[in-house]
Amino acid sequence: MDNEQAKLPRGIAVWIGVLAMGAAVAVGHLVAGIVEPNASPVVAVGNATIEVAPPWLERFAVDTFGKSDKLVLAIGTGIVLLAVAVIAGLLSRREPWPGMVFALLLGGLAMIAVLTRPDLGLLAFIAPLASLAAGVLGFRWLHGAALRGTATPAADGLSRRRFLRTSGGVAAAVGAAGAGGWLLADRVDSEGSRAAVGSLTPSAPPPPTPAGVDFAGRGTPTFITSNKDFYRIDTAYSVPRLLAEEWQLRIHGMVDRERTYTFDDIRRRVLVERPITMACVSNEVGGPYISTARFLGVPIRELLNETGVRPGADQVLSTSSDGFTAGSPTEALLDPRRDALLAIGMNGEPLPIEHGFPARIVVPGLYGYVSATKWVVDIELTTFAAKQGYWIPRGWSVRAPVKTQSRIDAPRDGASVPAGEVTVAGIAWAPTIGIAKVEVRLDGGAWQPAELAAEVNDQTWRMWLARVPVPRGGHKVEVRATDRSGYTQTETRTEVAPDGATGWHAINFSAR
Ligand SMILES: Nc1nc2c(c(=O)[nH]1)N[C@H]1C(S)=C(S)[C@@H](COP(=O)(O)O)O[C@H]1N2
Ligand SMILES: [Mo]
Repeated sequence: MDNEQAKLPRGIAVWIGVLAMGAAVAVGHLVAGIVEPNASPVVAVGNATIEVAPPWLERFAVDTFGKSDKLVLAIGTGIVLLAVAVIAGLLSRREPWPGMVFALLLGGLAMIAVLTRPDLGLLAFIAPLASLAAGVLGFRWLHGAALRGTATPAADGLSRRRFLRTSGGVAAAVGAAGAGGWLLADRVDSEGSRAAVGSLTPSAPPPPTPAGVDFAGRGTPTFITSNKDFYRIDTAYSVPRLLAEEWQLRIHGMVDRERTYTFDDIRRRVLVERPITMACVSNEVGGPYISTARFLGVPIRELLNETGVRPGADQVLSTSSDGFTAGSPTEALLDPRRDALLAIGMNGEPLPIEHGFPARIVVPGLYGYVSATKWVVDIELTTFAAKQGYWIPRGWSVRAPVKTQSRIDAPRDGASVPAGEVTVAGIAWAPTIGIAKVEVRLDGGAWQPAELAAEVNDQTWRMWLARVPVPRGGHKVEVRATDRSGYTQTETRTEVAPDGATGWHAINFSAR
């Protein structure tokens, strides 16, 4: 039979596989740009990949690539898609159906990824559907054209050139569609919405900050971390771009009265401003994932007083627009001695996009993964027995109060300093408890108390400084903090999982 002999050259088979894949990705991206940018199949599949990735892989990615982990994921996704396209093409040298089946499966995957996102409406479904259609139909059409142009006895130089010209046109269209999608995605003008929020001010002057709260000139960080220097951790593949004017927060579950708040509802309320130290459970001893900002917002207990909390609702599960969840103890949010905030401002500005614009939760004394939901859209009163936050099934503790810790910031590990009196300085924190004492010791000698900077409140870090006489040579200096409950940091080093690292921070330096 004629068809039996018709077989695409390898290069052409690969080319149409790649083209069809490109068409599927680009068309989905373009349609998403029009109906709902967050529904882009590539973005949704990227997000879903993070969610289904085994915990060790996710940790490896964060540890190895740090802030570039999402870029690495994007490149990885690209490589996988390219490989699939090449295989699909090569398997379809005679018949188009293997490639079409691949397109169908990938399109289906994208649909599942989009449909399982909590923030996307049914309309969002159109984007992966368009991807699927472009992939399947695109592949069939290209395959037919390629067979006619390159693999039949009738194929001549002219039909070959015609096929290459046609497919070149398809490639250009794919590029244009993809670029159009990127441009349209920018249409969600989150920055514009943030600018339109204008200035946010507390309803009453915040408690004054005492003088001498840091030793910034002598090696500690500044007491308040600037928004640009504030650490950032999230699972978001692409940062959710929300609009304050469309944002809503629903509080429901084990409440007496369900309530939904708009951004205006929140900003018109009594707003308080509080300095709060946030810490990530993944912070290694001596690590950088801790920062302090002046957060502005509404104490969550005031919102919960309005909805009422039914007896037994021991967990508050908050959900972000991109499906991240955190479960906090209800009692921590109701605690009158700590200001768990629904925050809309940070250091005198509306929340930066990457820190949760237009609203997030901040709870002093709890690690971020059990409390600090950014882009928060839903708060459910529930029980720890009924539901689990995002990181819990991935091997992290249900309860995660921030552990008492300290860090040496000066001298830097490996530094060389003049011998004599050396200034050792750093930070210590025990949020909601307060720091009572910080001590340092040189080369395993006697512990020597450090001078503490002024205390702002017990929800924030405390800076310290010690002047240590140091002879010439190589040295090691260690630090340990004691909190107001009387607990002194244990020397025992533990991993960050499941509930935060322990152990004394030590650095090595030399005096000359
Ligand atoms: N939506 C969302 N919120 C989130 C996360 C996330 O992945 N997604 N990560 C949490 C974690 S683990 C931490 S430590 C803090 C970090 O907040 P930051 O990026 O503003 O410092 O946000 C929390 N809130
Ligand atoms: Mo975290």
